[in-house]
Amino acid sequence: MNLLDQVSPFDPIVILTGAGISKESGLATFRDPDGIWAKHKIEDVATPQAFAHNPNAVLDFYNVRRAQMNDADLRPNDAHRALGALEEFWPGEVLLVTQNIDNLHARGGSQNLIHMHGELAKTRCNDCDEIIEGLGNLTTDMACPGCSAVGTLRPHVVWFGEMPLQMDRITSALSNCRLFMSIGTSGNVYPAAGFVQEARSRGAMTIELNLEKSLSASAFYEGRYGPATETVTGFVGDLKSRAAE
Ligand code: BJW
Repeated sequence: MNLLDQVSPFDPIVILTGAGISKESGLATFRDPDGIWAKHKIEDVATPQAFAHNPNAVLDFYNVRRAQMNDADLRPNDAHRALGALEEFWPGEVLLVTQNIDNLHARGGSQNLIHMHGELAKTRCNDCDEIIEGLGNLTTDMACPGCSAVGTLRPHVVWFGEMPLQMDRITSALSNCRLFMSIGTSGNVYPAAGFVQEARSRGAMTIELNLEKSLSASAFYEGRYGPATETVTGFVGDLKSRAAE
């Protein structure tokens, strides 16, 4: 049975992406041998406790990554652009849920987009919860533009132990989708790693597009393995043919 035979052009699609889709643009993944967690300990930079105990180290970690994202040479790759095009040509709803905090999906043309782990371009105040865009590098002596508290500004990202964003909307979309695609994510981090089971239990077809089998690989109906610029453009091409039938 061909997976695409089970999907009609007006069916809703949910796509989950992770760090692997931005790798060919030049951003590091987390858990590959050359990844971010090979150079930094999670408990030093990606927990609320780390920010409480050593805010400078946490802010520096994200200041460096923000500078990488804003580098003039960093661009969306063919996989980001293919997903932007999919939203344009697919007659049904396409919701893109990314775990990535970079801005490459929006720059690749995706508009129906949820950043479930937050956005590097945004800052949040730990006191008043105001979200501010475009502040750039953060330091502990900065004051919140909303409440004037000093030392409370943090990147608007989701650390371990914190609730990912827009979970109600994501859960509802997973219940209603007919096709669930997972791209460039290792399946280590929940709740994202459980989305395939949620979608599948509600009758969706499921496909994984990754460099190698993820921890969740056995839960997918189909897997295509290789660099995202090849597997995503290939599969989106198949969807374009299906939409034209
Ligand atoms: C390519 C490629 C190419 C490479 N082409 N592919 C026990 C059981 C279940 C859950 C828990 C548990 N104990 C604790 C938890 C909860 C915890 C968790 O999951 N822990 C696990 C480690 C066990 N989760 C949380 O705390 C989350 N919150 C939460 O659960 O709230 C409660 C809740 C309850 C009920 C419902 C809902 C919520 C919050 C998680 C926050 C994650 N934060 C981070 C850092 C912040 C953002 C940042 O700094 O960027 O988010 S961690 C990091 O991992 C980052 C990523 O978004 C996330 C996922 O990583 P990703 O994207 O999968 O990257 P990699 O590197 O792991 O994989 C890349 C893949 O790409 C690889 O497979 C490569 O092969 C592939 N690849 N090149 C295609 N060219």
